[in-house]
Amino acid sequence: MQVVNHGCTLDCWDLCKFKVYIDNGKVVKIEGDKGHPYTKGIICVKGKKHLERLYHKNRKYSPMFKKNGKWIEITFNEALELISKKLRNYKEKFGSSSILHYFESGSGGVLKSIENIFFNFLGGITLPKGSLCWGAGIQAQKYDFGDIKGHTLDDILNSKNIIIWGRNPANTSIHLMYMLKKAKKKGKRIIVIDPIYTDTAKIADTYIRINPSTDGALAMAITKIIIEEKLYNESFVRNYIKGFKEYNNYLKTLDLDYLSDETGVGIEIIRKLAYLYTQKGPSTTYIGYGLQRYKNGGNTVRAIDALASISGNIGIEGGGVNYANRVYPDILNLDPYNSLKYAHNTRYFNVSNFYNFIIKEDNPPIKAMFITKANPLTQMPNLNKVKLAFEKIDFKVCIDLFMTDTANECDLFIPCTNTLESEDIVFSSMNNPYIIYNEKAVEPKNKLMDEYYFFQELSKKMDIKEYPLVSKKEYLNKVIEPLKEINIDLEKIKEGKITIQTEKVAWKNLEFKTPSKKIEIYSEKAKGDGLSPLPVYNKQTNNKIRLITSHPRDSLFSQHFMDVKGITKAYLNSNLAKSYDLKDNEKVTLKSKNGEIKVQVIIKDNIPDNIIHMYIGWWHKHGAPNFLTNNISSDMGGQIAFNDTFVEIIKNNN
Ligand SMILES: Nc1nc2c(c(=O)[nH]1)N[C@H]1C(S)=C(S)[C@@H](COP(=O)(O)OP(=O)(O)OC[C@H]3O[C@@H](n4cnc5c(=O)[nH]c(N)nc54)[C@H](O)[C@@H]3O)O[C@H]1N2
Ligand SMILES: Nc1nc2c(c(=O)[nH]1)N[C@H]1C(S)=C(S)[C@@H](COP(=O)(O)OP(=O)(O)OC[C@H]3O[C@@H](n4cnc5c(=O)[nH]c(N)nc54)[C@H](O)[C@@H]3O)O[C@H]1N2
Ligand code: SF4
Ligand SMILES: [Mo]
Repeated sequence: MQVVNHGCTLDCWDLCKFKVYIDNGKVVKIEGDKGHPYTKGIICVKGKKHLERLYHKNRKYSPMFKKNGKWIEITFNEALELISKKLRNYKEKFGSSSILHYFESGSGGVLKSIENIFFNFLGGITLPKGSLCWGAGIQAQKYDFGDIKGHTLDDILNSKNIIIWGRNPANTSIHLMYMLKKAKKKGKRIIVIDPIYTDTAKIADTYIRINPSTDGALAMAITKIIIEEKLYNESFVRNYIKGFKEYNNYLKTLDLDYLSDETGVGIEIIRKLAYLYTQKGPSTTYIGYGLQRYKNGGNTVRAIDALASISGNIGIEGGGVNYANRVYPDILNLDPYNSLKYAHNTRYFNVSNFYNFIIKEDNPPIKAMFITKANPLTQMPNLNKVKLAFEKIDFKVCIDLFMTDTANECDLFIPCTNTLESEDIVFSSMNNPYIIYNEKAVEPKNKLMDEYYFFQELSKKMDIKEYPLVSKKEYLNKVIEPLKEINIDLEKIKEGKITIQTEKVAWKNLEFKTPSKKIEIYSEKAKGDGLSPLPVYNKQTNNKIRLITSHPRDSLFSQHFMDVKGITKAYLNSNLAKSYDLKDNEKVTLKSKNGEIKVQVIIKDNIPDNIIHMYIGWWHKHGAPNFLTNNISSDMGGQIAFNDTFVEIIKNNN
């Protein structure tokens, strides 16, 4: 039996390292690599399912073209001819920015983003800006610290208090969960702040139920007490924080009772948190992405950053305000053949504005759209509008492993290789700082063409002279060239034991990447962007039932919902069920101003009043939750405020 090294390409915090077993030219098993320093042999069911997806009966091996509403199989060469003809035509008549490329992180492989390079060489096209995922918090941390850095995971054991704030590692990050259990055994205090009593909350010493979108108010209340009671370190504040005085003045305008009422968190608990963050530290904060999917999401993260900073938990062992961990993007040579030089016509649209942009923009209008590593027709907000926008576009191409809801609305489907069929490099910017060189485990079947070669062939057909017609190995070697200076090559990365994050502690030298080199609670940059220079709490009004969507344990969004039977499940508590006279498992319609779906209600008392909770990833056949969500944007970073969606429950009389 042959064994190869491979890292998980799913969009996840953990980037697990696998050992892949091959027998007789077939992958027979994926297991965690016990020798890996970070993932230690532990992997999740989604990781194992790469194998199921590799040999899944619904996989496509030839391109499919929609003719008179019916899908027909065509050859790769025919698909290349068709695309090349269309692209030449649109480029000539309307310019290359009449082509739009929508992508997400369906695969983390560097070579799985080769189309970006292709479109640059084509002259630059139209690209998305903003985020469905983490955008508000990323922008917040850029204002505050100048960059986004995390502590290494094992530093958790140096903390006394671990605050998991709007994050659910029980579902989304098994290695953080593993570490939390270990920390708990060692007597560390775990505090979980979430409106929903999640599986992560179950292992906490203290669970704090907070009203949705009020986390900024909670962070401000804690900070207010820390300042009023002089629990902070004055010399740290003087030397390393810009804007302490201004922020204090702002906090003075907020009444503690008001903040407590807003959040639903009692003053005694707020006071206890103030002590834990200062007198009983160090305290580390792990911020998730759920709490920033609100209109005020960026300010929320800025307020939590301010709390972690004023309480003196930055730059020390066991401290930190961990949001993401960008280690490689600025170091690797991710555009090794300088494609950007050719991308003169690049323009951007905001993801929140997808529909309006497609319908209204005419300079030039969007004529063609490529969708890669993404399933926007389940994952974008306000799907009815997204569907309408799709209809307006002449020529739509989707590259995916399966005929997804998105692929189904396109004109051309190009099947791609499964990760086990692809040599590549993977790294994550979420948590795990190790980089892995993935070996190809098996050859793709039935002459299936990998995307890397597909775009090479397309460049030949389109006569793009500058396009790099080099082997994958040569390309990847160029990507990691900056690492060669520190003696790291592909062979070394293969084992997956290499990381260039050498500091356990983020911002250890207390030199921040902001203009003032300090932590900027007062940010001129934010001001220049038309925002409040200080974190502020913007109250959200709500007198209806709020829809909160979060990430499911056993699926990476839509990918592992493909074979799930039944209809979408929606969770609500018994008070809400009672007020609508609903029984467990009853089917109802949920309606928002954007659309409606049918769901099966599950009564669960871990949900607060007036909230409906759903996991995201259900397909159209089940009832995709994003038919309900609003395509509004957060205060910063262009983040979609999915959780600022309100719904009505309509009982079905059948
Ligand atoms: N199994 C699995 N793992 C995944 C993914 C997946 O789809 N499935 N997706 C991956 C990706 S791309 C991402 S971005 C990460 C996300 O990882 P996480 O941030 O852990 O997950 P989310 O589901 O986005 O949200 C986390 C929590 O935020 C809570 N929340 C919602 N509103 C509020 C609020 O107002 N205040 C507070 N305090 N909490 C709130 C939700 O109840 C939820 O428990 O997970 C990654 N890992
Ligand atoms: N309501 C609501 N909506 C959300 C969220 C939420 O919390 N609430 N979360 C948001 C977040 S955090 C994110 S990151 C987005 C995720 O949005 P998406 O990334 O669009 O979600 P997926 O369903 O994972 O779709 C990825 C697709 O990539 C395909 N794929 C896998 N490997 C490859 C490959 O090698 N090549 C190609 N070309 N395709 C491949 C998969 O088959 C799948 O169809 O969703 C967002 N949507
Ligand atoms: S999805 Fe995440 S936890 Fe699961 S195997 Fe992949 S990297 Fe690991
Ligand atoms: Mo995400």
